[in-house]
Amino acid sequence: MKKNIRRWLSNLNIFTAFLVSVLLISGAGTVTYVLASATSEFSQVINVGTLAVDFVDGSGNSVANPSVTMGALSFSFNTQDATGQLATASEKVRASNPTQTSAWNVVIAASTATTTWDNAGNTKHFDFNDSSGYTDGADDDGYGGQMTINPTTGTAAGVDGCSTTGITKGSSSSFVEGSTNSITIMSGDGTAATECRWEFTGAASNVTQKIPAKQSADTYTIDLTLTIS
Ligand SMILES: [Ca+2]
Ligand SMILES: [Ca+2]
Repeated sequence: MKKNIRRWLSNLNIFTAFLVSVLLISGAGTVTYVLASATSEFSQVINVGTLAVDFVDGSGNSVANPSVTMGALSFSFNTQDATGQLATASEKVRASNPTQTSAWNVVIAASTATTTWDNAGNTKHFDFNDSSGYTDGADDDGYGGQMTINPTTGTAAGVDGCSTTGITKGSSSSFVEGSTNSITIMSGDGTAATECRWEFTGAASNVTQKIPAKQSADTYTIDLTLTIS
């Protein structure tokens, strides 16, 4: 009886040794498989973008030559008010924030505070930022005239479902040379979404320009530019 048990144990040891050998070989095989590393890790960096503002059409495409056409007036011996619309349905102001910082501000301004409305020959002018309104005041250009922009009557909407939380329209403001050289159109505060875009569409007559009395008949232009920061 004892002899049978001893033989069984002996056989078991051989079997156990065989099993251990198989496990070691297969284990070694597994390690070899991992070290061969046939798997490649792909990586992709997405950098943050920069703030941008543009005039876009109803499809969101950039407008090549944006313009604001003020309603035509007739020569008058008295002062007059001209009106126009900044940001129509086909020329909306689009603010893009592809950064991870919430706050931004879109303003509109002339290239220099000392510029004026000029005719094509640059021989006739009127002012866009005179604190005296229709008449020339303390600035040095010698011309009267003042422009007011009122964004409050317009609408600010998110693009592609971006929330309007934290998005505000600028308040009505008049250009004053040296002190109000730019006017806020739309802003995002610290609660605004990041990596989002918004569009401002103005309402009729949101631009008013005081025209001096006896302003000579001609076509006058002035360039105002949007910036975001
Ligand atoms: Ca001026
Ligand atoms: Ca002036």
